[in-house]
Amino acid sequence: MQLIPTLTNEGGPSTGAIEITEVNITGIDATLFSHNLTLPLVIGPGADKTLPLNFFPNDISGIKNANLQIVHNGANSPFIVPLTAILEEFIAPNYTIVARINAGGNSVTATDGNIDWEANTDSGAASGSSYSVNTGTIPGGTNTFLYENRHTSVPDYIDETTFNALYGKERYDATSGPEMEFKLPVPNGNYLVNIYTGNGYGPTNNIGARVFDISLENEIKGDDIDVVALFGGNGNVFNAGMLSYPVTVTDGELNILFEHIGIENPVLQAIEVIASTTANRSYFNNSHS
Ligand SMILES: [Ca+2]
Ligand SMILES: [Ca+2]
Ligand SMILES: [Ca+2]
Repeated sequence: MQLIPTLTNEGGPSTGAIEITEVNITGIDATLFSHNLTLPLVIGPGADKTLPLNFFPNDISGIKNANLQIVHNGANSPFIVPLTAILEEFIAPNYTIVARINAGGNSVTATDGNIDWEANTDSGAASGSSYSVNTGTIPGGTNTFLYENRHTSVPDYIDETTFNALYGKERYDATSGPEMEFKLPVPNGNYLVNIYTGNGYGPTNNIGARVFDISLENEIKGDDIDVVALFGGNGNVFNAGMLSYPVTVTDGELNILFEHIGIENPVLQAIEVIASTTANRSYFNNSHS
């Protein structure tokens, strides 16, 4: 999951730009939060900048607290923003898995007693019983992600057999043509969208070599996602993880859009959509504005 606070420089032309030199995360649950920002970050007068933060929960439900400390050259430095996340247990009947797609691969029989993973073996426009996708390319080779190197974000119900079957094949979107979008007809309501992703391509297996955005329902949920920065790996070591975003659907169709930002291509290995009967929480508490 990602938190994307926006910082605004409310000063006028006479007060000049604000330069952020440090972004630190402190407090009891600081290790659950991280960022991949390139500093210093300069915000001009009247301008604003987003500050994407990563949040990877641990297995203990409850309230998670940390503080974001922003060191800058303005008057109120350091600026402290409290971060709060609430982890709820992920159990039926409050949660139901409504779609599973093995992007780029064959159907996979579930080993957790839940629904199976649908096939997605056609490049270009493709569809299955739960989804359609407008474009994308499936490479001929097979990825070599190691199960023992999986990021902590990969759920425990993904066993080694399932992991290998899902992550072995992928779907990416070339820069040409439209941006890749999955569409799933679903009843209106609250969902959690899990994107299983990792970089399995040698030439882009280092930080900064592949960066993309993910939007759900026309809202950026994953901003400047760099899967190597998030999940580790480099050279011949390929690590995989999972991104998880809450979303509310109000138009009968869940839209999952992968967008280029100019650094290589978006890539994914699987999608899982979970319906929640509990309301989506606001995971970010910003007492300043
Ligand atoms: Ca494209
Ligand atoms: Ca929609
Ligand atoms: Ca796959």
